[in-house]
Amino acid sequence: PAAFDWADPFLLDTQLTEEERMIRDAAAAYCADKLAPRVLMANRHETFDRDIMTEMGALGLLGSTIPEAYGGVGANYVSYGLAAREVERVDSGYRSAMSVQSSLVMHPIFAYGSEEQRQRFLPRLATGELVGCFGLTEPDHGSDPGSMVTRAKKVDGGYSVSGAKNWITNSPIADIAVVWAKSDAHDGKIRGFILERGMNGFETPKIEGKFSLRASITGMISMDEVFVPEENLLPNVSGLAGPFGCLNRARYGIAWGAMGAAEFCWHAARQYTLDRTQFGRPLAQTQLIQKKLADMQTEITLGLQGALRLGRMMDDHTAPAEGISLMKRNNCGKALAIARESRDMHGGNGVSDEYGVIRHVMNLEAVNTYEGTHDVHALILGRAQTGLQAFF
Ligand code: TGC
Ligand code: FAD
Repeated sequence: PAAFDWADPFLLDTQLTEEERMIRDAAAAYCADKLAPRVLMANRHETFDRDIMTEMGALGLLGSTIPEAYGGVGANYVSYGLAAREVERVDSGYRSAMSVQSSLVMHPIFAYGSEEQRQRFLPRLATGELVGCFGLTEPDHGSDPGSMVTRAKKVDGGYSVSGAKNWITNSPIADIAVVWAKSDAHDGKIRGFILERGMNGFETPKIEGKFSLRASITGMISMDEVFVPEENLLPNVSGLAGPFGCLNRARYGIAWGAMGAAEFCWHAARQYTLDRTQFGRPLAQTQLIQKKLADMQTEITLGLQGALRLGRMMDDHTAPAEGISLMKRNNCGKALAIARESRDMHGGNGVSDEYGVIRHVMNLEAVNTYEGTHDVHALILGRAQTGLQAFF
């Protein structure tokens, strides 16, 4: 029989191309050298190092799927997912910073923007010289963004945008914000606007006291009659399909990323229980612990295999939104359960941030909630198989 690789039972590695492996390995090396050493203090003190954006930019990790002509590296979606897995193996907050810039800021400018907008913003977003954020969620409208109240009123030469967005990754440090608002000049349809730092009435206060994704900065966006010139309206999309086209890509990346966090927790649990002796033998030599390790290994192996299949479908343009919901939901839910189990297997040490696992537990709580909650994705899948709408 063939040899068994406990850490890669289905030989994921052999299913990748040479180029995909190179991108993954470059991301892994960066994460080990530059991100891992920072994360303990960043999480403890709730700080995000702005330099991470320029470092990721230098490596081609920002907007990697965007063509080279606009500063990207023209990578495929499998490579994007592999990089997300490596970054989130260290911390979901760092993967958040990368996802938002790539899928939620660069993608809409590339896919829905004018040529002038692409040239003006994409190359500088790709290097990390500019940081962007994405404003969809509002204080009173999260899972149901279609009910948003942020409005754009037509005025001479552009629009006057008013409203508030809440829980916005990177907003306090963002140079630009892609904001979704209902526009009276477009029959009340949702349109995308690029707001720039320095515009009057545009504020981005930081949200303090987060107990999840503490190494990522999160804030609000408050807009009080912000004048946005006509040239900052995204011309080529209208309706919820605009923000959802971005979310599809970010959710896909999260399906890979969450497995990276889960792998960290699994490997940590395996090593800890091999090293720790109770009742005269390693914890890893007990039936309960081995069952837990086997469950983790199984879920991660299946989750990665599913993410890879979805990535191949993204790359050949056959991935349906419901398939993305399926993998985002499954991999976040499984990763959270694995992180909690690993925390338990570390005993009292498991609550110390020195071991990293409690940080992943806290992070994955938010990852399971943002980009569509676990239950909202169940409703999307329920609707797709019954034809019955159960949201309201
Ligand atoms: P529904 O009737 O389903 O659809 C309205 C219109 O939108 C289109 N659409 C999609 N298009 C592309 N991809 C998708 N995934 C799409 N889903 C819907 C749909 O075709 C339709 O188009 P049209 O032209 O016919 O009008 O709309 P609904 O209001 O019933 O939606 C319900 C629901 C639950 C599916 C949806 O609203 C939802 O997914 N809610 C979750 C909200 C969410 O994910 N928010 C994320 C905010 S961003 C964020 O969390 C960033 S965290 C990032 C980080 O730090 O990493
Ligand atoms: P709610 O929609 O109020 O949901 C509360 C609970 O009710 C959940 O359990 C949900 O599953 C459940 N629920 C909702 N509707 C139904 C239903 N019909 N049937 C049954 N149960 C239901 N948003 C952005 O736009 N940009 C960002 O960059 C961004 N970054 C974020 C970063 C962090 C750290 C966090 C925590 C959130 C971020 N978000 C961002 C917001 C995120 O997308 C929302 O929190 C998420 O979509 C859920 O919305 P909500 O918080 O309003 O919860």
